[in-house]
Amino acid sequence: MSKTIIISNRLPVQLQISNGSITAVPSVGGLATGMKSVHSSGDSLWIGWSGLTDEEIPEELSKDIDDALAQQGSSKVRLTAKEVEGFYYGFSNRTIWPLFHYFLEYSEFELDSWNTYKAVNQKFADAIIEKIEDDADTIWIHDYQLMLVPQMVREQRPNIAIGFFLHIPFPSFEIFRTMPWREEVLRGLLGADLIGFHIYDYERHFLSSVKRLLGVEVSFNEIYFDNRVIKVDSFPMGIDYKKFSDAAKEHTKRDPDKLSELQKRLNSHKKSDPENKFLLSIDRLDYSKGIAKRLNAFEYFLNKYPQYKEKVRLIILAVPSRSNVPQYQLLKKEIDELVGRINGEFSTVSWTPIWYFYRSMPFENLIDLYTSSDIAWLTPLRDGMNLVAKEYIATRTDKTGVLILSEMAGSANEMNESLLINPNNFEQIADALYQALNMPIEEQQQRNGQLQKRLKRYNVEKWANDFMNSLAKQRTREAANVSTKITDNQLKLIATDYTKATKRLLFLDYDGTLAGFHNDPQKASPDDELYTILDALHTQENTTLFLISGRDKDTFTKWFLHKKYNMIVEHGVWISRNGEAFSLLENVKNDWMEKIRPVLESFVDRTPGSFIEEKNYSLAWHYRKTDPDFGNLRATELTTVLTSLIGTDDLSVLNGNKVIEVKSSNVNKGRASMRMLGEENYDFVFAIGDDWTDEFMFQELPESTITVKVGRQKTAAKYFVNDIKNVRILLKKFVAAL
Ligand code: GDG
Repeated sequence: MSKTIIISNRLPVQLQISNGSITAVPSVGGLATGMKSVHSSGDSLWIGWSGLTDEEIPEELSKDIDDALAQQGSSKVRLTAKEVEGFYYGFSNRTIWPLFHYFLEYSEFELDSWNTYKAVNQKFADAIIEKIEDDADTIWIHDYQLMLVPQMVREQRPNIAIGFFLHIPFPSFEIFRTMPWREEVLRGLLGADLIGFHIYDYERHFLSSVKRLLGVEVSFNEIYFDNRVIKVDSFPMGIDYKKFSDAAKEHTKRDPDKLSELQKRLNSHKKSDPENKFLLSIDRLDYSKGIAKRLNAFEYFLNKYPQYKEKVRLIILAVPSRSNVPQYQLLKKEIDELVGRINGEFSTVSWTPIWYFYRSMPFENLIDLYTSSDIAWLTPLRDGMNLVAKEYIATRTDKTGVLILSEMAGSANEMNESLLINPNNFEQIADALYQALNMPIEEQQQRNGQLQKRLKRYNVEKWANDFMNSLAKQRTREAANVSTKITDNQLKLIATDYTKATKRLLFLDYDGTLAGFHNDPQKASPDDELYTILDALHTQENTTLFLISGRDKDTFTKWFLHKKYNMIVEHGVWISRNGEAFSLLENVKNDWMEKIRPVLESFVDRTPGSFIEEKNYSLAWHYRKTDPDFGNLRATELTTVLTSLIGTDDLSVLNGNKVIEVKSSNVNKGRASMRMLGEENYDFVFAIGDDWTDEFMFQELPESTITVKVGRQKTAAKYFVNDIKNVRILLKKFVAAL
């Protein structure tokens, strides 16, 4: 039976060994909390590191550990202390984490830790490959520690479904490009069929890096790479809403003597003055979470609104994290000092402004804090999502409470009803605190009501299901691609038909089909191998070969006239047969050019790298050499401008491969090829091409035509081949067929 394999750096359990026995404790963290409900249902296996290094696992307990993990549907990847140091504390947390959170100054680029990262990613990939039973299994890889794994698995299992989800931000290209191993990381990720991010901005940054660094083709949110279509999408992660709201409901009903010590303390503080308010912040102790800035902002607030001295208390829960990394040690010291200084400055005999906990608390205490706090105040400088914000809202059973949230958190995108702040703007933060402290109950309830409705609907289960469904859909779409790849067997059958036919007609597009693209179109001239193939086809008995292209007649005259090939250029304006000079195939006007040329020129002026190609009856604006994002943006703009300009004229705008061409509507490759077809009684017709201008042939030629698209984009062609190399293999079969 097919299964889902989930892979993350850490397993959702922490192993502890004492007195020779093993205990498994659930681990804290966004991912572990979020995926739990997915993993516990259905047939699945979770692969990850147990949290104990090889050195810490006594050999005699190894099997017991495996058994304990297997009972929870988990399987461990073994890591040595050295591997953990280089892979986890090293490359993951000293290179990627700071870089992806825009802390460029903290990013270390160490070759050794990169090598360990690669080696450990391979270990994870091997562990997955070992557990795959058949190609129906689905692999879901999580997060920044494992970005090379998709490609490593793909190499061994080309047909398996692989999804990848990044839990942290993907930074802008300007940041990402600073990493020495940036291309390898992108290629690693592109091994997946579906790549998910929390929000659209991260998706957009990723696509931009892929385009700029790998130069591969991207269309909307699809990437054409390595002969596959990879989908990129955003899936904002939700929480286990019911778990938090049920725990809060249960909490309100609890007997007073069954309350936790923490809750008793919170209650007694509230009792001493009902006007007292609690502000709460909960984060892992991480520089991305902006804890130090928040403390400074609190000091600013107390000075700006001194009436709140002795009235508000800030509860800070900072969960220890990555304490082996120097930056985290420094941050701990900075926060300890700041808390000490602010408490020293403002405390009175009956009031300390900050309660600071540096530890992890049991779930029950987390609920105590959420339900007792009037305001949740979360000010990350960067945060992939931030689940704490969502959990706080879920526990507010009477809908009271105010959430103040940094706009730099992914969750800010879906939590518009909270008070959104810029974590660097102390003035705005102080005013937001003031607003929150004075917000009427009805307004609080109204805002939280909206938030709760959304969080309930888009819970973590929905998130995981959406991701899995999208992955499945992507795979089905790939499999049911309207065109099919030509298999060796099909190739044989086509070649047999070719041999048997009495009159053959071939239409071959040039750029992107017979020859590769070049930044300068004049340099994409034919090579010797291509001439040999074309010579052979051209001289075959009962075979009419046409090169059919959007190119101008001068270039084709230079390249092919001496070869006497039949040629149709400018999409069907000119024709040349058997070495005769080009003559008009269509009578077209070109007086419109005077009006359109200045428009294109203005786009050339404003788009560095673009240029105009002037043909006899058409004008083309090329943007292959421009910055890819900018070029696409300008292309959309130009299409809009041209479409509105030409109105009902007899002109049309063609979007080719990095080129926009304006030409007469009654000229296209479909019409031209149909005219040639009508001249004789052909019983084998073949057309091959790579872009939109070739689609006219695929659509207009009769159903019996063998139509072939080069590349994986959407097409009306019956078949596709991956690239130019395969076009030549195919044409050589025709050469050999007679
Ligand atoms: C990463 C991304 C993204 C915290 N303290 C305690 C405790 N927690 C739980 C919270 C929450 C989770 O840990 C923290 O999740 P966050 O989303 O806030 O942050 P990260 O750990 O940095 O997670 C983040 C997330 O992945 C998911 O994709 O949102 O942006 O950085 O669930 O409740 N739980 C307990 N005691 C604690 O003391 N029991």
